[in-house]
Amino acid sequence: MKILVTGFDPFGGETINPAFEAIKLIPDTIKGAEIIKLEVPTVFKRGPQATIDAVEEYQPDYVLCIGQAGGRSQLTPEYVGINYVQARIPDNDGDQPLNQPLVKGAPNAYFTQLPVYAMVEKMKENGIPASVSYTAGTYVCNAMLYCVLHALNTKYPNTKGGFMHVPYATSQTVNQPLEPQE
Ligand code: PCA
Repeated sequence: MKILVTGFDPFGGETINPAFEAIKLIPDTIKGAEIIKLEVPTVFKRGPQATIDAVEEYQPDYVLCIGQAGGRSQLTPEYVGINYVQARIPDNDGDQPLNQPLVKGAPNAYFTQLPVYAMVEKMKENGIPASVSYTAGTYVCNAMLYCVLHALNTKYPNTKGGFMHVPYATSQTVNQPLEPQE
């Protein structure tokens, strides 16, 4: 079995992204499954495409994309990606698309293909706070989830995909106010 795991690069003034920091710690093989790790840019145009290109290249059985959701306190596998973008801040290429679909004429939403409830139960059994989330927001992470699921549903039926948000790493919160913004 082959599993592609992607993580975003730092954005919004941060010097690390906990998503890719965590991915670096994953072993290259887990119970016989080959783990392919990829850092992807926090960029609307290039980020999802980098993941889709890697799906084409490696033909993995599963793809799990990971990104930072700073204000969250748990690991949150996402249930749904929506065909909509409303960028709160410019991406790492300076693009800030507002109030538009990600893929014109495509379905409004795709549901994850990953067993998110089982993933949450497993994480909790291991003492890791986790919940299923029903919104990945309207920024690059939602774009990643939606565009990857669109590609898998239309072109790569043998790969199952989904997305998980992770909280800030402790080092990022040292100088944060008591209630981080997001
Ligand atoms: N988090 C952002 C984009 C990149 C990342 O790690 C988001 O939640 O959209």
